[in-house]
Amino acid sequence: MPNAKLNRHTKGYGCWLRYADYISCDNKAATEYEKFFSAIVLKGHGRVIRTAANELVRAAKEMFGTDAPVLPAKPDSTHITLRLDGELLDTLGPEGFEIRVHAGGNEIEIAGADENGVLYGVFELLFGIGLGKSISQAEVSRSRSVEMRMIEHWDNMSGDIERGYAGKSIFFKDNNITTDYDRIRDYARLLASVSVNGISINNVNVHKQETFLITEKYLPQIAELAGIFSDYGIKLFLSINFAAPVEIDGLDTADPLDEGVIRWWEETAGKIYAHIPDFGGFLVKADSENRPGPFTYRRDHSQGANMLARALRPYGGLVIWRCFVYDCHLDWRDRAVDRARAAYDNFKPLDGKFDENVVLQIKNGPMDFQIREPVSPLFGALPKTNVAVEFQITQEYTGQQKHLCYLVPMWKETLDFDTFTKGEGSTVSRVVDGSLFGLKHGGMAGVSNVGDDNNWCGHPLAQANLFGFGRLAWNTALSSEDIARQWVALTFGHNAPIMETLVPMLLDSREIYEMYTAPLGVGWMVKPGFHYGPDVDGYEYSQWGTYHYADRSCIGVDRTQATGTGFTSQYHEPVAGMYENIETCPDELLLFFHHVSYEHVLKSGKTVIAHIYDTHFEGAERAKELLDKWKTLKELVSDDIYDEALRRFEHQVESAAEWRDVINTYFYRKTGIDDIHNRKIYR
Ligand code: GCV
Repeated sequence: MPNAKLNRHTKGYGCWLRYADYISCDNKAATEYEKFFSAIVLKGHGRVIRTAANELVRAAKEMFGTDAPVLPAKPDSTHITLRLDGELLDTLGPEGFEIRVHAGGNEIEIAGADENGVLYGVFELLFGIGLGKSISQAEVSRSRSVEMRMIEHWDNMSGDIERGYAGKSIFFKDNNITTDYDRIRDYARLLASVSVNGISINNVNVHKQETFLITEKYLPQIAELAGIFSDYGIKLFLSINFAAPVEIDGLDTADPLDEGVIRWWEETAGKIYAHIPDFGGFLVKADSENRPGPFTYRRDHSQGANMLARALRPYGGLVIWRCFVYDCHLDWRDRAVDRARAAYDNFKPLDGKFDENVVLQIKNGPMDFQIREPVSPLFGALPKTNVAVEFQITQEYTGQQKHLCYLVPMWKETLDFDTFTKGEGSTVSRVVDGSLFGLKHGGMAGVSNVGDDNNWCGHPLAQANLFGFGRLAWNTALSSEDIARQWVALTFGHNAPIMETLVPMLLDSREIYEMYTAPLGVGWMVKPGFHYGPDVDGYEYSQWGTYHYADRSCIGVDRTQATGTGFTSQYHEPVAGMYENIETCPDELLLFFHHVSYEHVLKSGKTVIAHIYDTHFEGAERAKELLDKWKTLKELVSDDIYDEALRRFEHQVESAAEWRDVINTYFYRKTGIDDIHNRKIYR
């Protein structure tokens, strides 16, 4: 059921992998590589290394018009060799690779510690060409930062995507599984190019039909998809329904300690692996937002997760268990309740109780993917448990791919955050790569921003987030700017005006979005349900636990130990003290941690109310500047990309003005405080 509108030849569809465009007139270095692309020597067997060879064949054709043969032995002519080199496992670890230039420059050799390593080496070489690196800079030696680099889809079998902003699912339509394998292959290639090695294809909210994805009814088709991903070194995972034994086979319980339930999951695992020998495992949302889970049976989450883990263990599968567990039926009248505390309160006591093949997946912040949140205190609080960080690539609360919001700087902030658990330098990246506590598994997961739109991500510039997620997961030390520069060069070619315009646009975009939306870390002032557009009190008196407590004189949530919910105590010192003390709490998170007067003076020297007015006026202006800057690129980028982004920037300007006016008017009416600059605030 291919998408009728689909046009694979557009620039937007090709993303950052349009090799023909790597060879633009300004990329002089590219010609140095041409002679090597006359033959590919393949030393090693396997589906992924074969994919790697095919990728070079494709690149040779697209860049130089050459038909490069794949040979088992070295020819006399110049060539590229792909080689499995098990010894690299010791030096570079799994998936590591080296690129070497040999023999008087007659051979480029890509040696991988394993097949994935070879494939990533191929993409690294090609990216190097696209980035204009000369052959003298081609030699590199690379290791992964984190083991698990997962993309997670919230796709339903109906074809709808929960929080999807780029069309419908590429996996499902009308309660069927896709047979458009070409598109899936193109997607797998895109993901592998940025070193993604795991994918879960269905929503963590597993509804009725999707519960059956782990049965014979669907497994043969799921296996087709898994096979495509396997060619690219990507393991397929499925989200499962904790109550599946009841819903599929009518068992009278899903209690994780019940013998019948245990057996049911063991048999199910056996069936899955019979179809998909390299199946990755289960992703689980349990006891969260009305999903079933072990709490129903008075069991804890380690008992639930371990039961599944033991069923998968004989086959090497993992259970990725989400920590997004909170009570979504809170009473706004009770000022002592605090949703931010939930993940830590639920999981900290279970540290050390999870099996070795369980990974706890923790959202970056304690709430839910707001534009500004502190880092979740659960990182660093689980020294005996495998942990992965969950980011949201899809822009649920960050402009829904209608607004430009380059998210890599936010992710970087999380990864670089120092938990101080084992003294200075106990960063989140060291928690999720397993090195801080010497743990076996760990990783980075991103909720996908991809749908069946022709350009995959809706907003053409949202591709930078997908690209950035993969690049950062592979190497958490990369800077946001480096990643932005790479993406721009690979997507738009070697063009200085594009680089000089787009990179600052990307880097500023998060701050701009933050300016015109919810201020100082308070979050949530969005329309309930959709999570788009301003609605200051939308969630204020609801059960979801997402409050700002604005009255006529004060705003913000008191999460201190001294007088508030005590959330600050979930951090280690000195972080706990920094947030607890209003003097040291950073401005951008002030309202997340403190309930303050509108006249409170920030470190910037402005009062809270002046900050609100200023940032909203300035943010809306800067949204206009984004549009103006984009317009300067009209002659430089392809029409499909230009027109689609233009429409979105025009909308962003309108939406930012709406945010500005709603927020400013709301706070003017609440406080009666005039804008000292006398700008237009509607009364
Ligand atoms: C998949 C938020 C989103 C939900 C999402 C949930 C989750 O609440 O609004 O759509 O559900 O997070 O991460 O499980």
